Amino acid sequence: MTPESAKAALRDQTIELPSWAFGNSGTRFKVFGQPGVPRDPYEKLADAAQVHRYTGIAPRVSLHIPWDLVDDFSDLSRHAADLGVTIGMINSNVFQDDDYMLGSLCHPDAAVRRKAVDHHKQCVDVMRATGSAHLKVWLADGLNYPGQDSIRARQDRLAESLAEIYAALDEDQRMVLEYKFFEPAFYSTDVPDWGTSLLHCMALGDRADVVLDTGHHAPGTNIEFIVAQLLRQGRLGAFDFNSRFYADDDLMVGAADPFQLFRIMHEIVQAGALAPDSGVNFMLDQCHNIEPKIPGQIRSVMNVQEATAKALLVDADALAAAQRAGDVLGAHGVLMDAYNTDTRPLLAELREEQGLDPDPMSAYAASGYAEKIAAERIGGAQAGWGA
Ligand code: PSV
Ligand code: MN
Ligand code: MN
Repeated sequence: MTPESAKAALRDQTIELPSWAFGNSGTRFKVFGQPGVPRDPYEKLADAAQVHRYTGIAPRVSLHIPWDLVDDFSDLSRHAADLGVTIGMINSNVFQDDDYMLGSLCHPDAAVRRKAVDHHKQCVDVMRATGSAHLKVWLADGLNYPGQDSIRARQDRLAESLAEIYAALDEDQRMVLEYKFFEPAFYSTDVPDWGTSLLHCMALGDRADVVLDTGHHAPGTNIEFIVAQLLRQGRLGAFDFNSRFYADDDLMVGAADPFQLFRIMHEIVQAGALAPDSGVNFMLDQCHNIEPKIPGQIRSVMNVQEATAKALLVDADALAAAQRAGDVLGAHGVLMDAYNTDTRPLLAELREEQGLDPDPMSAYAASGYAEKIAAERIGGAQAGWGA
């Protein structure tokens, strides 16, 4: 693709931000408080709007319920609109209540499953109040010990619970189901992989898709293969982008393995799935434990944008010709040429054309916003997620 066509595609790209990235977070060893962190969901949205202001491509914010519980969600979404952003996916949370020690939608006790299903129905009400089109489900359900519960019965309970939640959605609402191979369960997880998620989505119907969190795979997993396969099936609903070195590290996307991010975006571009109407939602799911949070989000958005630009610059005709000819090194070379292109000047140019500062990181730093919130906000809230 030419740089001009790449810029046209980049102009349409959007990335969704997680509200929880703006709160204090850490590991199970320590949560370090940072000055100026938001005290409530209103302030989280204000910080997210800063990321959009300097990058121009982050117009939506995912909420996590109950971390982002407010009295009046219509008021919260008006607040978002005033800030120039909208509410994105609504994430349910059935992993922090004592009742969920042995699971939620898969729990052996029907009363706990009822509570978990009802929580999802409340999330659907939040979607109605905020205009959000997607319910995002991740479950901590699983087993620590062989024999602890029936693996198969848990799948049956899961299917039944999900079907009730799916039935509660309006016609114009969708569900996405995220998988994760381990943690907090260490022996067997109830939605451990894309295949399990896909099977449940297919059983539910056309409005259920898979969420791929880049941190939720065993080391060495070929994630771009999963991307290609889900796109073939029309079932890739969303990404949770982040980086991992070891487990579910939730570090900034593109920090650990920018080449992997490029390979993922190459599959996306090849399948035409970058377009805003492709049905794929590109989201971040990250925590900024030791780095400042708003710049951490800006950096992450830029990392996705740079990888996307490189993927768009792949010479698709030359690649196809080399592949047809069985020219292994030629085809690989076409891909590497694009990956090794410095796309930062192209993106700086694009931002200038859009009336943005070519350097979002320094523009934010110069804005004085960080100093302002540090002075104004005392007693910032924890993100909700400590690990
Ligand atoms: C679980 O590890 C997960 O990736 C899910 O998306 C949760 O909702 C999120 O992390 C919380 O940070
Ligand atoms: Mn996630
Ligand atoms: Mn995760």
